[in-house]
Amino acid sequence: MRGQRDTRPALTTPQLLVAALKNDNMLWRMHAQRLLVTRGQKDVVPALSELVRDKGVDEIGLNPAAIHALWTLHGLGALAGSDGQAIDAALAALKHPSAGVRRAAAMVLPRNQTSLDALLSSKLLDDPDAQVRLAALLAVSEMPPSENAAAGVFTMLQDPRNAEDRWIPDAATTAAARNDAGFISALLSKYKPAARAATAESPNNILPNSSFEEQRDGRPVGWRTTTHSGRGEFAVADLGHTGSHSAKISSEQGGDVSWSAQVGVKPRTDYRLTGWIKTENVRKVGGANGAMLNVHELQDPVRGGTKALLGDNDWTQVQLDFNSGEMKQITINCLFGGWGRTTGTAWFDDIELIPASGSGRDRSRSALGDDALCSARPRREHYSNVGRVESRCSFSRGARARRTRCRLAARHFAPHRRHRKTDSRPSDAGAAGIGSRPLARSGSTLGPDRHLWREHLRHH
Ligand SMILES: [Ca+2]
Repeated sequence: MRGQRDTRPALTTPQLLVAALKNDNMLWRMHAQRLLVTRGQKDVVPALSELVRDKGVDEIGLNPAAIHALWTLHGLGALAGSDGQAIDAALAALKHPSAGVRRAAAMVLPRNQTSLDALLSSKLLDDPDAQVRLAALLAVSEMPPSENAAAGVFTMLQDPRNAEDRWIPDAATTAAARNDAGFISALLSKYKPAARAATAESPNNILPNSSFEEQRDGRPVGWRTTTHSGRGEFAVADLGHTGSHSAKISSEQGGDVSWSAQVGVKPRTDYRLTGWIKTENVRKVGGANGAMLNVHELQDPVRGGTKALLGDNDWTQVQLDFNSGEMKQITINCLFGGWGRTTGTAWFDDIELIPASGSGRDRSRSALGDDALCSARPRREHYSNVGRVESRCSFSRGARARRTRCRLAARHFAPHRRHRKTDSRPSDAGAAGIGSRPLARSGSTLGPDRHLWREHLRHH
């Protein structure tokens, strides 16, 4: 007992009470703090502020005197009033080297805009010490709402060390509720919808494995490779427009190649083919089109294919509307090259084929206008799988030039003509036409292309 009495500090004057806040025994520090607060005199504020400003820390990183001084200033009401030096000291303490002092400062500062600004600029929401971050969040939850605070709270929650903490998310919820409008605004500005899952594809899509996520032996299920000419390398890439995979085609020397899927369709039905293509350095070799989607059996880069991409493109959506005509089964190509060879790399993803709304009946006009039909060009190179246009267009005299003209004519006019038993001549072309439609025109209204039609008839 004698020894304890000997270490008891003298607490007889205000100066001695303040000095006792530095005692190495917490009992005396608490005792002095209580006496100073109950004394209620602000004459000690300069001395207390001096203790708070002391940036020194002990061997374990603490400065207990500064913490007690802060709480004493708080107890005396020195921080709530207009005492500039006390408030300045407390604001400066937000940057104190000791985490305990920073935390105490966050707890005792008045809940006003000045304190909030200082707390945010001192980056207390990003403090290395979790207790400081927690105290800062609780302080923010009691301070005026602000966009900056909301953004800070939102940013804080992106950090796993906060998100996985037991208490911080609760404190953040409180702070976010205080700053609700700003928090929601921050959330929405940084929110990116997750990529559409492969399973979220259109329920009407009739193509298999259209996001190329399903694989067997390194190949996309439901798709096969086709080499029309040249050479191409096929792969399932570890990048996708959605999901994490896509169908990839690349060629160094040049190739006219495709990933293909065969699917049953309803005849005389409008369909929409859509997909996403990404390209890298795709270059034509000769008369190619580029990276595109097409309906193999239509054998037409315009009537039966989407736009073709060349060069470098980030994911780009392509689309084709067509009518199935008499077809019951079609082949969709993720086509690289297309009526010629290309070099470079293309990725294909989310290839969807859906019946167009209101289809299922024979339509006198497909979604394609006559402009598209009349701009159809004869291809310079065709696939081994020759379409019906060619198989129907036979000649008794096989002059090459005539055949070329005939193909051109048949390709132009087939869609305008329907098979008629009474007239065998148009039937050749009409039956050949995929997407054939009712006879709607007479020769005289065929416009600038009618000489081609006459040319065609002359062969038969
Ligand atoms: Ca995918």
